[in-house]
Amino acid sequence: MATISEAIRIAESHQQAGRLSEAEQIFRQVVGAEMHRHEIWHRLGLLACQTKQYDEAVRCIGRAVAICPKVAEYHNSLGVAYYFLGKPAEAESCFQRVLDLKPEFVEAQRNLGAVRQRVSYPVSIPSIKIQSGLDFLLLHFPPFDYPMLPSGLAYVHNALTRTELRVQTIDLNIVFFHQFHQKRFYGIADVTASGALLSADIWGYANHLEWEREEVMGLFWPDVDDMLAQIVRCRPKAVGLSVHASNRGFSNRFIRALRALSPETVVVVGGYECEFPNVGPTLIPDYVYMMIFEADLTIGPLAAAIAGGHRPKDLPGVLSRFDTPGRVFEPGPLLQNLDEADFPRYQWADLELYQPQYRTGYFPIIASRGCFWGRCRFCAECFPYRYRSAKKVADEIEEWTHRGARTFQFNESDFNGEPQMVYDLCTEIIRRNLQVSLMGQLRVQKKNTAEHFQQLRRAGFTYLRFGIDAWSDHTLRLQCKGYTFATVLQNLRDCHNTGVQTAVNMVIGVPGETEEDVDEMIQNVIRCKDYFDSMDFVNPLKLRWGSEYVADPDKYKIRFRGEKEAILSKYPQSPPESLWYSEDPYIDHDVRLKRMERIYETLRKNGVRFGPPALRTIKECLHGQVPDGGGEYRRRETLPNADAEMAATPAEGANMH
Ligand code: B12
Ligand code: SF4
Repeated sequence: MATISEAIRIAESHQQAGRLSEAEQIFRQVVGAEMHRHEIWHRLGLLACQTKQYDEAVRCIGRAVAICPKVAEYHNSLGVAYYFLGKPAEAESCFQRVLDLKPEFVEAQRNLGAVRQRVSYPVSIPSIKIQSGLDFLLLHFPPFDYPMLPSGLAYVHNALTRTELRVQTIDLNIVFFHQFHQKRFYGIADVTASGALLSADIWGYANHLEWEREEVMGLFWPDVDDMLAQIVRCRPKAVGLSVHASNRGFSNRFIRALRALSPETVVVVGGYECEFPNVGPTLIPDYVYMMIFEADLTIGPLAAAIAGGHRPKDLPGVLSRFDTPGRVFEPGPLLQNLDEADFPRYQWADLELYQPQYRTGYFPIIASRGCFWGRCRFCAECFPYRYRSAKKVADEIEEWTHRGARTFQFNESDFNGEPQMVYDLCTEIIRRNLQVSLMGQLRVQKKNTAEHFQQLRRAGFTYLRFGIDAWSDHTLRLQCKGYTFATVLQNLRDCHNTGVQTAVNMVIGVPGETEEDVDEMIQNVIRCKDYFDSMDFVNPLKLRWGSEYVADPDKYKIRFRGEKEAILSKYPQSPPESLWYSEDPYIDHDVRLKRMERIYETLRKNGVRFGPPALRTIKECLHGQVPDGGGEYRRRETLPNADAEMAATPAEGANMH
């Protein structure tokens, strides 16, 4: 038998000649006899790299490093193996270790640069640290549309920071979003407690139901537990949560956990789920204070009172555990002059955290609140209309352009509620030469002249959606839209002629809608098809609290399958489709779905293009499992065309209602 040094020499010559398995065999015999030979482990690792067995490379080089941790070269080799194994974080720390040991190691410098440039996660994720001595801790749990800038939360943050109080705001949605995506980025898939692999993007607009599963929330719960322990230690005077339809499950679970650990903590809730005083408490039962609708003027005084040790009751715009039993709720004061509220700047976090949204997606702007018309019978968004001055909105847009934003979406129900303000805003944008791309949703109206649309185009509007909803004179009257089909045609033509991408929507099956109406709507959409680019939303009618249909169902011959009051109080937000229908003519959810299918198939055959949100609704309603409002699920037969079109449609961009 050759000596060890002879054996190594023979192995080296095999290796140089490309006889890798012979070389490996000899090296393995050597380490079998002398396990401490770190240089042989290293060589075996390099051999494994050559044969692309990176797992084995990491194992062998790891042995070398363990035996002799001071050799910079070993760390560099280990970094390379990790890099090719698809573990850039580990690779990066290996290269960093090399440079700690040997700063002049040029290869490692290059490797570190490469691994950082090419593969490192683009933002640094803050850890969750609760400050001590807080008067108000404001939280926002996931999920919220993509890494969206939460404007409502920002207005509450602004209102609180205008006071003398010590306030901290944490948008946990964005923190958890990045934590989750960082792992996916490094090739580590999230596995839930039951072993299920989470392959879907759980922040995706279509996947929000995933968050109703405890085990999905469980993925983030270790961080929440840690935060809860900090809250118990730091004892903020109040903890506020911004709650909407998507994060209600997470928020409620957090409130339960917090109150179990610290029953004296004052929990203040607000947000979309707290729009109506009879609905909010059924959705978020464990609150101490619930602020109904907008809180710009009410949150500051309430937070100050709580911080001062008071527990006020019976406040306008606020529900509380301390309220006098039987108290009749009265709405709180609303901000009338929107210019008085500073616009959102999201100061609580490094804006880079939101950059996937605002650099490559769109930046949300709120130029108005509520709706000027406010009379559509199905609509739950008929809040009092107010708007900001053109100058202030232009100031906001200009400021964000300096910080890298280019595409802005007006996130509001009735962007052109005051057309002159919109015209003036466009004039201001043109005068300031702001190079922006703008999107918004418009209400059809006569005041939208051809010149109006040309001005919008000149300012940079690239996408406009019209909430048309009904497509015939009769259904427009049934829905109380306030315009005729002639105006629809004129608005669409004038808008589309400017070159702005024009989108439309449709609501199906309102009380009184006949099969003849459906035929006419189909024909009218086809008449307009050259004046719009896509039908972006198609919705079968839902009954929503806040709408005229729920306020006075008898007037519209809406009947319930059971006792009306009992159904509406059991499902205050929106009764399940299976529990109501309308008469003259008879329309239930099955009728609506049949109409939807007929409309979709006819329009598709006639060359009408559907946008991703519409296709998703159509697919969910006619093909997939559809939540029935009350939690029941039912199946429909498949609809291959929607499937095929969905597959062919690019990822969803901005989505509004
Ligand atoms: C713009 C908008 C959006 C934008 C939000 C953009 C953004 N950056 O914030 C987008 C498109 C993302 C969106 C999404 C959704 N939306 Co939306 N949206 C609206 C719309 C048109 C305007 C909201 C707005 O900006 N109002 C102005 C700001 C200043 O008010 P705000 O955000 O409500 O915040 C105030 C209060 O809520 C309160 N507040 C907020 N947080 C907190 C926290 C505390 C502690 C307190 C005390 C108070 C408080 O004070 C704030 C300042 O006054 C409203 C309709 C309307 N007119 O309100 C619907 C509306 C709010 N949306 C609605 C729906 C259904 C949705 C979606 C569920 C749609 C969907 N099917 O996915 C999602 C939910 C969010 C999600 N997917 O994660 C419903 C109600 C939703 C609900 N109950 O949760 C509304 C009312 C429309 C409707 N009637 O159907 N939406
Ligand atoms: S549907 Fe649109 S136009 Fe009609 S009331 Fe609602 S927000 Fe206003």
